[in-house]
Amino acid sequence: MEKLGKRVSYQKAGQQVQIQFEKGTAFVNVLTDRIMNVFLPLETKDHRSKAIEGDKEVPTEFQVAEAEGALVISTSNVVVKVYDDFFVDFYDKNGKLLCADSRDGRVFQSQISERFIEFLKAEGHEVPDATDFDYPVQVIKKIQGDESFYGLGDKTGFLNKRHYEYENWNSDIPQAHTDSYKALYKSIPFLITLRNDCVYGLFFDNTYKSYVNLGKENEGYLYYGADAGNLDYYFIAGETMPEIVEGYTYLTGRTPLPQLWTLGYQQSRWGYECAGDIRDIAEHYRDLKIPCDTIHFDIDYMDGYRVFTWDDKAFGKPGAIIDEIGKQGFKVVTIIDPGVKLDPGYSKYDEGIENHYFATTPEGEVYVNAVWPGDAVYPDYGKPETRAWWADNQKFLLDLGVRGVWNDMNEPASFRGELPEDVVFTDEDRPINHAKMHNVYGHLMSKATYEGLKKYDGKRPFVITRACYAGTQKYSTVWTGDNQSLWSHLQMAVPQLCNLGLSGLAFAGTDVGGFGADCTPELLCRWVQVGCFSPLFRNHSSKGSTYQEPWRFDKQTIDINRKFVELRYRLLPYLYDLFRECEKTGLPIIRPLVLHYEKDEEVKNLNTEFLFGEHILVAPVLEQGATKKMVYLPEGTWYDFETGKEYAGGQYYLVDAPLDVCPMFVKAGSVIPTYDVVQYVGEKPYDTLKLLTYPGKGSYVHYQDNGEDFKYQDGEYALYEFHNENGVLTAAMSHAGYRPYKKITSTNVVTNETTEVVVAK
Ligand code: NBV
Repeated sequence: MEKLGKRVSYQKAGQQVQIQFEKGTAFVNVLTDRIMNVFLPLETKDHRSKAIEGDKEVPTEFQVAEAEGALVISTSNVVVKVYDDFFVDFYDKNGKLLCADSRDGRVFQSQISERFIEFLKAEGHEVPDATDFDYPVQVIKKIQGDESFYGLGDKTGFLNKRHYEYENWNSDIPQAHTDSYKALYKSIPFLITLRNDCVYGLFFDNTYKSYVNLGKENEGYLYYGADAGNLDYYFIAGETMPEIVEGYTYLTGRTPLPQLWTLGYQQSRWGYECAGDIRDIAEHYRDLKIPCDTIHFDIDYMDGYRVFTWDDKAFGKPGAIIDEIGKQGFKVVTIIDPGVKLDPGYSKYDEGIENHYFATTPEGEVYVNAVWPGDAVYPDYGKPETRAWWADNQKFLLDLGVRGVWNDMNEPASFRGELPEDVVFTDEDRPINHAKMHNVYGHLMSKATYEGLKKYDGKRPFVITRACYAGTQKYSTVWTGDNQSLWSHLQMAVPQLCNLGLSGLAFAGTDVGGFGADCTPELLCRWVQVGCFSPLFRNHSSKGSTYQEPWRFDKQTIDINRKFVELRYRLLPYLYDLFRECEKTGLPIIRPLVLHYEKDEEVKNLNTEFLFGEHILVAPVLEQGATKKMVYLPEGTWYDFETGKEYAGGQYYLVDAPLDVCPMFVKAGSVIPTYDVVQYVGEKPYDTLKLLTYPGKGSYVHYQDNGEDFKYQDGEYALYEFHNENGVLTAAMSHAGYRPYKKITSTNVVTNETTEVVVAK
């Protein structure tokens, strides 16, 4: 990136500070007293963000002054100092340096002696080259020494990303995901930096392929680089890690409250090939009394993999099987891929050709690659007209009785090599190439799907997507793609879901049991113990792998699966409350311990436990054969969820965890709302709320609404405020917009006494 030279002058225009340098103009935009945007328009004059929608500027008082060779821009919470060459440093309000640009550039350190380079290249290794070392867009920040890094979406590896490097380029990786993969399906260039006495966030908003190196190249700095586009990043200040997540989700949006049934248990397999297969799954769940809300239909329900069609030979009269299992309480989610079969006479292909909805070559021909239906063309979701058409197509699915849509293969995947960089898409009103569109393709497909479902269903849309970009949480749930039935993938699920949550994607899950490879009964039992707390709780597997619905194994596996699926249904009101909190603050459902205990050194690298909301700590067994678990409990007093046994925090414990036990601990003073187990959401009205009350002092707000539509936004909801004084509960209703429970009980988990709770009006 060319240096801008000496600072020459500046102007204030509203909350924008325009800074002229010898070789160009750069900008610092004050969005709030805690969020600053740093902008260098290398490609376009404006931001054209796909992640941030609407005007995020809040009227904020700030000062601009010259001091000690810098232009100093300060709000009540953050101070930005801009120097020559557009070096930018951030301080807190007390003058503590939080984050500074490195002045020394990157240092090329070849690890390979000259004479081996040709051999390594010949064998297909990537060999870094000193000549094209710097990226066209690049920012280098000093590492002060005490940093831990979190976020970055679905990247493999551990919770703390320090000393690792990653790329942002949405990638469909069918091989077993390992720590050496630099990118998977999602691109979320958001990083939380935690230091010993401060924390801040950096969000790099650029959709081109980008690179994040967190002290791997050099212990002294981190860098962010991109192949093209603007330098456009946000500095997010805050006192605590939750405030950084709040700030980031204020910018990019929050997961909207979902329908309650979407939080139930879900069953899927790429392998249900006819209506009979689906019927069989439904019957098994009801016969075995394992609660289940949803069955997913993978690609085989379509006619020749043509999107928005139905294979009536294998699946019968369109929608009939959906209706049939609907009577048993099952909701259906269908998969949809972006690739439209090249097939003149097929209405979706014809409509797209006629209206220019598909991406083209630079010469203007419709671009063709191949996916499941064979030769296929790619909808250009960057065009508002294409999105509107795609949204309208959701009606076909809704009319069949479908309740949710699962968007797959939207990196976009392609069987005949990656789409060339110069394939032409649209950015609203102007052409852009695939290099710029790639990382937002899944995001825009999800947005179109969300809008279609909202328009034609009126319920809270349930969209699941594999590929996404920062901000996709506004439109879609995500899953972590094609994991495998490997213990290492169960282990990876914990940091992956934690980092997705910190990156805004609170509604996330892994394929329980693993997608590829062959599941074992033990692995499934341990995976369901993580799945039970995953916002998206779906058992899914691939054709060709061992069947992994619970009854494919022994009775013990069935019983353990039932136990944890039932626990999920018991905890539904707690989970729903977490979603309500998430919609308001952006705080995730699954949280690494470091989010709430950021001063505790023991949790900065804790990959094997997580919090389910602030009150429940889960320490799942993640190793084959293990029946004990080493658990770290942070400060405070904790109670074993199953036995009620009290533990003092700030220590490690070796606890028993036979196959049917997932160690779980509840924080002192907690009030945990539960429901009676049902076989599916809607089986019976939720008339009774049962509170579990733990010793200690605490307050809890419980939220209740119809769990389906948008009426809550007009006040149709109830809010209960519970106050716990050492097991004695008082309750008040602070918003009475929904029919009250017929009964609320409180069970003191230590004395086991249950009393009825009277709610003060
Ligand atoms: O549609 C089939 C699968 C699907 O089951 C899986 O969840 C996706 O991640 N899909 C990928 C395409 C092919 C996988 C080999």
